[in-house]
Amino acid sequence: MAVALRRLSSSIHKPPHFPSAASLYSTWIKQLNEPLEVIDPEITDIIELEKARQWKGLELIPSENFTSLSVMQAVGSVMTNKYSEGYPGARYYGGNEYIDMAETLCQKRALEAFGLDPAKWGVNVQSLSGSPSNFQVYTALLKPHERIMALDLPHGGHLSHGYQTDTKKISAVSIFFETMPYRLNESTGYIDYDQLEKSAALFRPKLIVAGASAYARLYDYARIRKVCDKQKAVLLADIAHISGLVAAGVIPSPFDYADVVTTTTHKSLRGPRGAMIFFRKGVKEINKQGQEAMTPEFKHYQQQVLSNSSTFAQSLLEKGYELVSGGTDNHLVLVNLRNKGIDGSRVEKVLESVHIAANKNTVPGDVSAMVPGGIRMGTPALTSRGFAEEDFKKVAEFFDEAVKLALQIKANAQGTKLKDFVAALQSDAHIQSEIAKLRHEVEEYAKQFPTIGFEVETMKYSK
Ligand code: DSN
Repeated sequence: MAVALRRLSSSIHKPPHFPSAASLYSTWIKQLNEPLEVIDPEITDIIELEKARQWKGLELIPSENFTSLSVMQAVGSVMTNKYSEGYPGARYYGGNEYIDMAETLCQKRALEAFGLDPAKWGVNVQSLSGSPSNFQVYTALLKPHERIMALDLPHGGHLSHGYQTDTKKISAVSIFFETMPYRLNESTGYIDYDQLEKSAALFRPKLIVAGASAYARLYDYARIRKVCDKQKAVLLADIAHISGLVAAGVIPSPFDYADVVTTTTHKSLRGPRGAMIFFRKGVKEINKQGQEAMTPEFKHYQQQVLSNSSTFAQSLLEKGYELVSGGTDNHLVLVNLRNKGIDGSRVEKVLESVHIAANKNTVPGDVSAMVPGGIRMGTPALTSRGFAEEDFKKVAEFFDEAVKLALQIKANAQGTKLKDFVAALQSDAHIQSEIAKLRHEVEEYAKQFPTIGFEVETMKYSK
């Protein structure tokens, strides 16, 4: 629209060829129907660069994935033009008959994907992302300042579960509600359910969250349900990371235990960017039918995600890396780098420079979230591109080479700050050539695998 207005105004300011209203209108309509590459070459070019990044790099951020072309087509349509406050059949604005059809179909498919009986479970599919969906649950079910318990952020939890430090309320959730963490048993790396139960008896929460963003093990929902029953608390399962695995039935489901379940739709579920809130109603039979997420192909994909994750963990252990909890039962690994003499921030910088996307992450015992001791990596995205077990052994080798480079850079750095490390990374000629070499190897490896949602042949930056 801004471009159309600018062109319109520049044509208005060019007398004596002041166009007639009819020709202005036809120019306007033509511009509104022009494709993106004609209207906005700058944005088009950035999208092309991002395509190349996705194709040539190794995507190991466990919350990311490659959604399908069909999903991209569905979310980029005229449906974006409509306001639709309310629910299907009960909207504030008129003209929502097709939005209602789409939303009702989406709700039906969401319930089917998790094998849920619509008489027993309802679902809200309007949330834009995971954090808002959690906040919507808290505000719907709790009064301001009622109490929430959740896994501590430095132990694998998520900001939207109410993180605060001893001195500062970091998440807005901890401003509007009173929050108390439960934690891992630091010697095993597994959730300390006994301590959770003791804390809950003292804190008496109104809601307990079972969910994580950096926990490589499975949740014991039955155990937390018992604590909730004792405290008369709501059990909210946040399965954002693992919902694809749950939908495929390859890891245990929380639906038998939870009162409410939230999930994003774009992580292991591999759908469009968004979130859903499932809420328990009555008790009826389970509907066994399913849609895309219930297909044999989707189940096979999720099994491969788990198998790749297990192989990746094993390869890292064999190379002397320490994993929080000692391994993985799901789609991610959390590497504790302390025994290697390096931290997550420095390794993340080197990984990025060799075109491997992963993220620094706190591990138990960390005091800083800015320079944490760990790296979090997951298998959903690369599994979507067809990576199998042997490929993840290779990814572990690339990771190991990057960590070795990070150690060299750290040794060469002029000071102990992260900025000294970055300066050494960017200025040392030998390091630059080692990085270029590894980046080339990584890209040549990644480029063998198909892209998702676009063709290499049509890419501007495929070389
Ligand atoms: N950003 C997601 C993650 O990386 O875990 C959750 O917020």
